[in-house]
Amino acid sequence: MALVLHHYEGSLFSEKIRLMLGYYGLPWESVEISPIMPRPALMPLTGGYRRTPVLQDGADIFCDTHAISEYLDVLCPEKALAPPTLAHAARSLAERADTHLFQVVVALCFQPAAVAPMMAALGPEMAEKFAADRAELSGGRGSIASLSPSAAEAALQATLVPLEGQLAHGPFLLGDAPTIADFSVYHCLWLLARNPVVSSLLAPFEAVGAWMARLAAFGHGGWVARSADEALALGREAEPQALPAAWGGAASVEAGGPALGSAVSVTPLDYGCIPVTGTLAYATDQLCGVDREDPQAGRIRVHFPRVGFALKAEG
Ligand SMILES: N[C@@H](CCC(=O)N[C@@H](CS)C(=O)NCC(=O)O)C(=O)O
Repeated sequence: MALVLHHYEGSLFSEKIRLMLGYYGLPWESVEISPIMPRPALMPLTGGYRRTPVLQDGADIFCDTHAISEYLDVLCPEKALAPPTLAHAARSLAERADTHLFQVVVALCFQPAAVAPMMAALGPEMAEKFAADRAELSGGRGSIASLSPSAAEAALQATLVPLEGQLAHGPFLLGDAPTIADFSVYHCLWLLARNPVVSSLLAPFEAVGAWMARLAAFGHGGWVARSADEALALGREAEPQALPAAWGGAASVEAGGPALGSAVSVTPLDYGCIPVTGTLAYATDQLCGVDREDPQAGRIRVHFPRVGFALKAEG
């Protein structure tokens, strides 16, 4: 069964996965989704999870780039991006980049002067829809990034200066091979690099630039386009797969937490906090899976990370 990535071009978290697919050399199919809701052919597959990207393998749907990369590591263990010898270091750095550095670059790229060209390109009607969509995403908190541009710039320097020094001594963040940490720092800086108003912030950092070029050289691999409706049909025609052996073993739910097979919800903790409900198929230290029956998508298993999501008993 082909891997299907639901994504859009300007999404930095999607860029992380596109580049990882290039690195792994896995062929994939591309469903280009709208940058704003509604996404009527995708929601039956995700059960309501609305963030981007989402990776589909038949009736298995992986939400959040952490869950996606854990799955890709299973498919390509020889190129694992969270290899056993570096699993904690790589995941911790990646998590910090995806939360802290992400907020820094969003604060810089969405400050009024930097966002103006993008909004002008969208046109007034679409710009208004985009702003309303992102206000809904952040749950009325105004913006995902609450940092002022000057605080964000200081935080960026605090990352780039030591990164420059470190990259003078080795090709990747944790050694001779890339890990999930490289892709997670990269996709944040990618957003900065493609914004003409703030990209100059990267200019003094030559080793960082050379490292970004090394990662970009992995490319996006071989892909073909798919329609959203075709992807939905792929989900309907497939059944959730047996769990990878690497995820087998004891369930990892906290004491008093929901039992396997019981009704649960899984909800992002930071933004886009829409609960996905179903029955708990499995839970490991890193991931959990929720089984759902959807009138359009059929029997689907939706996978989430444990970190950054609340897994709760329902009913
Ligand atoms: N922690 C999530 C973050 C994903 C995220 O924030 N994606 C952005 C796009 S780059 C998003 O969902 N934006 C709103 C949307 O696409 O609806 C992950 O690793 O996948």
